[in-house]
Amino acid sequence: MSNNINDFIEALEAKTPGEREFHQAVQEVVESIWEVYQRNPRYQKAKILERMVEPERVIMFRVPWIDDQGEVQINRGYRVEFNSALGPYKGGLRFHPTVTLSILKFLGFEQTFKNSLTTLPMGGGKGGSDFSPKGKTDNEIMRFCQSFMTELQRHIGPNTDVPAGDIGVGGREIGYLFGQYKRIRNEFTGVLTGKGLAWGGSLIRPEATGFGAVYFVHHMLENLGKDIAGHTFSVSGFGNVAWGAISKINELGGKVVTISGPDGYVYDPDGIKDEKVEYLLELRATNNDIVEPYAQEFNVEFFSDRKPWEVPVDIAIPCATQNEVDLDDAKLLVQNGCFLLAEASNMGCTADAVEYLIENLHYAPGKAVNAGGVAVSGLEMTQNSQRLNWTREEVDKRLHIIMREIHDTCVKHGKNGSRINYVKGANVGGFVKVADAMLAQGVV
Ligand code: 2IT
Repeated sequence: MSNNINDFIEALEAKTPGEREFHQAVQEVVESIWEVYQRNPRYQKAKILERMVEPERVIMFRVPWIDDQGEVQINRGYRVEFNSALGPYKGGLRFHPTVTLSILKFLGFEQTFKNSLTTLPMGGGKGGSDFSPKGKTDNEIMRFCQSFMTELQRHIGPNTDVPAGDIGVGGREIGYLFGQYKRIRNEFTGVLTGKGLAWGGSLIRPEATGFGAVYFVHHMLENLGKDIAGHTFSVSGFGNVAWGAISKINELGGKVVTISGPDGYVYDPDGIKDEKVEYLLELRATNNDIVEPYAQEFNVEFFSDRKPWEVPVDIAIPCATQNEVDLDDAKLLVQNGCFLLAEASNMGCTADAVEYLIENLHYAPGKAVNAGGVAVSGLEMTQNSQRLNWTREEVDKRLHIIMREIHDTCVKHGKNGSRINYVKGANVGGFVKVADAMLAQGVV
């Protein structure tokens, strides 16, 4: 047993060389929970932390498929089954060229604590492929999904491992994946979430991550005696999460002035609202992964190869991908008057940015802020088990309650005088439940 954090991290790095994102995610959690760990000899004796950083199982596989030109293509598929102490492995699939084992291990590790925070019975997992949906035709995407599921189906099931979407995997991909699972296993079952409404999906699931993030921000603001209404927001990304967040911010009287893509960002000083919000869905469906057409469509400014964090706003909500806010971005946001940053993306800020943000504004991490997505996935699993569909109001009400409970958990474990350390609150709150379940279940 290592007796300091550095020894622990060094040992982890030696065992998992080059997995930078994974090390970053582990280090943040370990720093937050170290005090609790030191105070609890039972955790130490059972080597809870050493076990937690080792995924229960990692599956890597070849995904061969044939493109529209008849050429054979080969991608790599993964499923990281990280921790099943609280329930079946649960977490999304990411299809993006940047996907590596390190990325999926960081996401699976984070997912374990996020899922614990939701209060629902879900373990943590993540998967995906280095496949790029960019510029692919619908038929190519279908053939890829079918090949991917032909292998993945052996490892998953409604009581074992329940994948969902993430970057590059939306309703269309979940449909193709579900169809292939059903065909091979001859089973119509809740093995995936994010399904279509007519075949086992839940209302609010597409909006859930964005809605949940805004509910969380609402509670952060409430704690400061403030409200969403009247504030200006910058959002990054233009996918599902950004769309949900922007819709809810508009509904609650806030104004969103930016969205972004890999090509740059759009600044819309009048606010992204009404038909402009629905246009985001159209843009996404083109498979081009660029945001610039929005600027042409609505005659606003586009800033090529730049990030939206240079625009002065009250509140920033990163909704794109990991490490999208670095220390310079963080400083610029604060300098320009931003007083709150809530990550709707997973690990949206670099480690040094997080350190700075905790000191200089009100910051909350992805595993708390974006947990609404997987929470509604959990509610989709409940509805599938009941063979019932709940109303929009029912799902939304439960989502809001869950986000409030996550906020309460962060306050309980992260309160430090008049300030709340949301990183510590989320990590300790998520950790304790998983650790206690692991203790109860013995050395497995
Ligand atoms: O990062 C996430 O929490 C997700 N991509 C959603 C996972 C899920 O199982 O709904």
